[in-house]
Amino acid sequence: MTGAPGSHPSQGPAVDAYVSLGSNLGDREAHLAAAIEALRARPGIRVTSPSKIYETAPLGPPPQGPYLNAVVRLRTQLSPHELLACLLEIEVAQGRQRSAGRWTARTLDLDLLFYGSLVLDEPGLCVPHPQLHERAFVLVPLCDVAPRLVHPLLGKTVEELAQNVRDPGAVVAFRVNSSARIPEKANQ
Ligand code: A4P
Ligand code: MG
Repeated sequence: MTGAPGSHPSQGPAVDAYVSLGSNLGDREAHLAAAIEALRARPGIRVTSPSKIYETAPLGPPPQGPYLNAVVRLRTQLSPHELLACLLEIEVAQGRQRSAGRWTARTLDLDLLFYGSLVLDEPGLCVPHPQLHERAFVLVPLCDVAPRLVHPLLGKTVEELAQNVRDPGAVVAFRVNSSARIPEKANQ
């Protein structure tokens, strides 16, 4: 679960947080859908807005297949560390293996992009995510759910960041089939 062994998720004030989802191994769509369902099932998390799904050219040197990427907005009472622990746990449940090195293909990657307007730079957790403003595969789906959100360090909206990002053409809307799409409804 989240937090230290034996601890309970905190019941602090609710905060809007944004999480990016990426997959380029196995049934990519199913991994994204399972991640959303797992987030919905967690006490202390309410998924309020999933973005559309995009197919994106892989960033990084190892040869690998295209990704599916998406972003979700959450309303959460978990602390940022509890939320990150929860994301890492969901990745493992979807078969994520970390031994292969940086930027390699993965079944599921969940990154915490923003946690309210918190700015944190610790060895295990950096928020806002340090590369989000350079990545079209993050900014394009983030624009679906929070175009006016202001980056607390850069002072620019997500929409402004997306307008200036390199290679936005490498991110295209994915044609979602009816059996494995991200559910649109917000959980209450
Ligand atoms: N960590 C610190 N801050 C955060 C945060 N805000 N969110 C720590 C999530 N994790 C954070 O993560 C390593 C550690 O970072 C975590 O244990 C956590 O404590 P990881 O998931 O094992 O590493 P990673 O995400 O694979 O990092 P890496 O290798 O730097 O990958 P990137 O930079 O995330 O890039 N191309 C496309 N088109 N789409 C993609 O989604 N993704 C990657 C991965 C490469 N190319 C891609 C895509
Ligand atoms: Mg990650």
